[in-house]
Amino acid sequence: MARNKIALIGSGMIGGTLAHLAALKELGDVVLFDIAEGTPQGKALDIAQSGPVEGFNARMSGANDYSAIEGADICIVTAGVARKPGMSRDDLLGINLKVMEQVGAGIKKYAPNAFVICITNPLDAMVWALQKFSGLPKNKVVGMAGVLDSGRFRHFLAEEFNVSVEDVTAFVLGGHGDTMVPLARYSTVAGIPLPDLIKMGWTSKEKLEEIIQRTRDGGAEIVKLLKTGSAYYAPAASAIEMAESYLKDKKRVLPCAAHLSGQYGVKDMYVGVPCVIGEGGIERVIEIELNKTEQKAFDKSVESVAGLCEACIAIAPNLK
Ligand code: A3D
Repeated sequence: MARNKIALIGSGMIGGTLAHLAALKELGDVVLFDIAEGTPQGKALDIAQSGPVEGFNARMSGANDYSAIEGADICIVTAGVARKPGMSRDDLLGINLKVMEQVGAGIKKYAPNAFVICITNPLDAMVWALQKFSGLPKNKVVGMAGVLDSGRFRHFLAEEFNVSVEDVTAFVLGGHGDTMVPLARYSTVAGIPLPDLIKMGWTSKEKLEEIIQRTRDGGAEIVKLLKTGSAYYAPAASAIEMAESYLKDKKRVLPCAAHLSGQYGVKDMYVGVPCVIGEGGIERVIEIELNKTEQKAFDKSVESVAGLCEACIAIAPNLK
């Protein structure tokens, strides 16, 4: 049986980490692509040389020409620019929209059957534009944000409760980062919802609010510390979890920026919702009932994503 082909479009900090993780997990052969000459080739060679030490079998290659991604089963897109201190994700919109146009054309030509995971920011708008530029089916183009946001939330909760991260589940909806909507009543420690844990005296409402805010600002906290770029280990791990669910038809239930065509009352936009990922791509969008407060927060998040999509249309009217 032929190995899967994994194309990584963008070979910067996240791209390199994705390649390393995909190799360690033997998810398939990896092609790194970038416009920067030498970067994808250098990273591919470096990771390949760790193969004999780590004991993995994965062919690694680097390229500056889209033809190298031909026939890819999966494409993970990180091409573009990342935040520096003082920048918001939205400041990246103009530059990264142009990048999505090129990436979309490359995927359309060489990997039209791939499952595409977009990571480039501002995420919810970039994945929306990438789907349109590429023309791929909507269930085959998805954005990574919720797995990362819930990973951050789970990490902070596990620290607060002094329990294993493995036993903490978190449920987040909405756009990436600042407008993320964490649903406390669906977030648990071994099945016990957070509101019950407050009643049990494990934490307070105020402390939980603090943790939620820190999760929303999770990306900015790292940008401030790193000074030269944004987070890459956890974003890469999150996208690999999604990729693995597709490649192995695991049917994981993961929060993803998925195309909505009426679910949650949203039409033709990508917003973070729980999804089933399997061999058919996004096989199902799970629609849950929201209470008034949750609906209000969700609507606000959708509004901010809609604003970003409008800003994209102002730059590229063909997206309409
Ligand atoms: P970085 O290390 O700068 O890598 C980006 C790479 O893209 C560089 O190697 C560039 O040479 C390359 N590139 C630029 N233009 C093009 C192009 N037209 N075609 C192909 N490649 C190109 O950034 P990074 O890896 O740290 O981050 C990548 C993206 O992910 C940024 O937009 C970040 O804001 C975003 N990001 C998203 C999340 C989410 O949770 C959604 C988290 C962290 C970062």
